[in-house]
Amino acid sequence: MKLITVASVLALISTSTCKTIQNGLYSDWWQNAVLYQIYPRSFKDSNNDGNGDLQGIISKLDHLQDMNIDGIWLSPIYKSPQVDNGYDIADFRSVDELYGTLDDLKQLLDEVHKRNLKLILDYVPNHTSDQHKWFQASLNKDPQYDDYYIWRNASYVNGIRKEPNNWLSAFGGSAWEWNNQRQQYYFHQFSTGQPDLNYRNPLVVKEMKDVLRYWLDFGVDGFRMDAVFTLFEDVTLPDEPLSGETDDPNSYGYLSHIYTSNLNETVDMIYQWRDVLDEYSINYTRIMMTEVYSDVNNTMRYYVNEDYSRYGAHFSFNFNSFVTGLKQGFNAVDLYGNITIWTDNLPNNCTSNWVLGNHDQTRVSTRLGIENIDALNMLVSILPGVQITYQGEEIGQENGEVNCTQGYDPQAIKNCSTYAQLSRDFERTPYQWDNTTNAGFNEGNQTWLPVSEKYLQTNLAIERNSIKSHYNIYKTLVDVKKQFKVATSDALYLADWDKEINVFYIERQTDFAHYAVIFNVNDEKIKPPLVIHNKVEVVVGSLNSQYNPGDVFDFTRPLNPKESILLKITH
Ligand SMILES: *[C@@H]1O[C@H](CO)[C@@H](O)[C@H](O)[C@H]1NC(C)=O
Ligand SMILES: *[C@@H]1O[C@H](CO)[C@@H](O)[C@H](O)[C@H]1NC(C)=O
Ligand SMILES: *[C@@H]1O[C@H](CO)[C@@H](O)[C@H](O)[C@H]1NC(C)=O
Ligand SMILES: *[C@@H]1O[C@H](CO)[C@@H](O)[C@H](O)[C@H]1NC(C)=O
Ligand SMILES: *[C@@H]1O[C@H](CO)[C@@H](O)[C@H](O)[C@H]1NC(C)=O
Ligand SMILES: *[C@@H]1O[C@H](CO)[C@@H](O)[C@H](O)[C@H]1NC(C)=O
Ligand SMILES: *[C@@H]1O[C@H](CO)[C@@H](O)[C@H](O)[C@H]1NC(C)=O
Ligand SMILES: *[C@@H]1O[C@H](CO)[C@@H](O)[C@H](O)[C@H]1NC(C)=O
Ligand SMILES: *[C@@H]1O[C@H](CO)[C@@H](O)[C@H](O)[C@H]1NC(C)=O
Ligand SMILES: *[C@@H]1O[C@H](CO)[C@@H](O)[C@H](O)[C@H]1NC(C)=O
Ligand SMILES: CC(=O)N[C@H]1CO[C@H](CO)[C@@H](O)[C@@H]1O
Ligand SMILES: [Ca+2]
Ligand SMILES: [Ca+2]
Repeated sequence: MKLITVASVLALISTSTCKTIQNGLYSDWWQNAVLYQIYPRSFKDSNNDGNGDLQGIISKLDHLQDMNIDGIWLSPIYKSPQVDNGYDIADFRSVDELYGTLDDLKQLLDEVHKRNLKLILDYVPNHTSDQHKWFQASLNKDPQYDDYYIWRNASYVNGIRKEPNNWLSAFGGSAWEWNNQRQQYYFHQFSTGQPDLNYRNPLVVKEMKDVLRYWLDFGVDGFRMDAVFTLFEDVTLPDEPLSGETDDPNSYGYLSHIYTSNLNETVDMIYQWRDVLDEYSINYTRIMMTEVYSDVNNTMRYYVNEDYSRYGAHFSFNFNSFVTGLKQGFNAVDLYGNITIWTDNLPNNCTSNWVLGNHDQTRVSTRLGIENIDALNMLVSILPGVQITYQGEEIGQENGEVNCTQGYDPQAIKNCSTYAQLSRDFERTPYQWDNTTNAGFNEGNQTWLPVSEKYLQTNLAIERNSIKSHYNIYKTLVDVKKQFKVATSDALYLADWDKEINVFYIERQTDFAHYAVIFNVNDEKIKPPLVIHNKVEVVVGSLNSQYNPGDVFDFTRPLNPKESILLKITH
């Protein structure tokens, strides 16, 4: 058996906000933060109508504070016909009655701030609902709103009406929808009920900045920008080339989206929004996080431009490592590659971030294996930068069971024969609080999506009360992460061992904190492939770990299959 000591220094993570260097590293509130994503409809239902709501969230704030997180991000709560679960907004400035009122939101904001937490709202800029008054006015060719959306005449081939070009919607089929009233097509990147705004119209640009200012004046601490890579499209409407990925001409993946995603104008709009946020960041920083699914280099463009003259997102979500990168059955080399592809390409001095899942992705416990959930939580927690947790990841919640008649996801329910492959409802089932009726989500008879059958085994109440649980491991991790906050230097070491060893080792050292994670990715026992001569103490181990907190780590004892351990190194 080879004995290998820890390999290369991966990165000396100098600083910081990309923009300014303040007193040491991670001096700004968000740079070492744990942010928790709440999917409001599935979090907690206060009035038993089957839908989670704002009062439900307020009733659980003590629990959120108990996790020692820094802030919450709410998926959309705006007025909406709920065609796409609130991502189709009918009024950017009001709260949907499903969730409560503007007063409830104000109360939530005050309660959140009282607890020293931050509140981040979703912002869905690419499109409105077709029921938004702007779209209604545009339909009627009201001169102010005539050009708010992307209207185009039909092209006629042998007298037959045809779409202006071959562009496809992310939800399948043509991205163009014929409208009889205007006798024109409108463009929609998502469902037909979500017409795209026309960002080439300066009135739209101003309107959407005003929406940001409205919520900043309201007091929110930042925004998560939904699907921003779709903001602009090429104005000359060229057909997109085939991608070669699928033979299904109705599938979004059929085309390569070079004229409808990540345009330079789109990135520039993010920089303009950053300017708005900076205007409001006098007393403390209001943050922007952008949702872009793309290759790592495109994703990084949203942070900062090439010559550092324009700044955008405080961070652009890292889906590349653990969401779209790592796959079921991964090994330690895959982990190394998927982490370093991000750190190697992160623009100088920018703050990293680590995401395991969200409301659009198969839950990480299901996607990468429940046996790995503690290890994955350990990794996203020890890695430098922001950690984002989707509700339920802290208890190891797995995908729920939903069928096509019970489902709501618009892209999936339109064809039941592909529902199981396409649906995002599985990761949206209600949060599992305890083992009472409806998992404690409410006390009523109904829930909008069914509660997962797994709630009797997997729920917060049981996990809080057991010494070893995903939840208590998660809590320990958040507490440890806080110790990385004040530092003047920060070094990360990753072992680049070969595939046969298949153990992942990561170590992070700042002035005041020195921790490591060791993770046996093998299905067999294996002796730790390194020896550290300092004192190494177990902070916490995965559920299947042979160690208890406070044990001295024994480098001669084989690790269990899939065992992961957070270690504290003292000198
Ligand atoms: C669209 O069609 C209308 C009515 O047929 C016509 O007046 C208008 O000029 C056309 N617009 C463009 C851009 O071709
Ligand atoms: C987009 O911006 C990049 C970097 O500034 C530049 O190299 C490229 O030519 C631009 N692309 C287009 C189509 O203008
Ligand atoms: C900063 O704080 C001061 C004092 O509380 C307040 O008057 C001002 O409106 C705040 N500025 C911003 C941009 O939030
Ligand atoms: C990203 O860009 C850098 C610099 O242009 C290049 O070296 C690297 O290969 C690119 N990475 C990916 C994954 O495209
Ligand atoms: C990420 O992990 C997957 C397997 O889980 C692997 O196929 C892929 O090559 C890895 N990516 C990188 C950049 O190492
Ligand atoms: C990054 O920070 C260092 C100081 O830590 C500074 O010298 C350098 O200019 C910064 N780089 C950029 C691109 O801002
Ligand atoms: C979905 O499940 C419900 C409740 O069990 C049942 O009534 C319904 O028939 C099922 N639908 C399908 C398509 O299986
Ligand atoms: C539903 O999906 C199946 C399988 O891809 C396909 O054969 C069928 O044509 C689709 N039905 C509709 C109405 O699109
Ligand atoms: C549950 O359903 C029963 C029977 O339909 C009804 O009597 C009861 O009021 C309902 N309870 C709640 C909390 O909605
Ligand atoms: C429900 O959970 C409580 C602890 O929260 C436990 O005492 C009780 O045995 C559980 N009941 C069932 C049926 O699992
Ligand atoms: C990945 C993805 O598409 N996320 C969101 C993007 O925006 C659409 C439409 O607003 C939502 O349906 C998705 O949840
Ligand atoms: Ca409710
Ligand atoms: Ca668009």
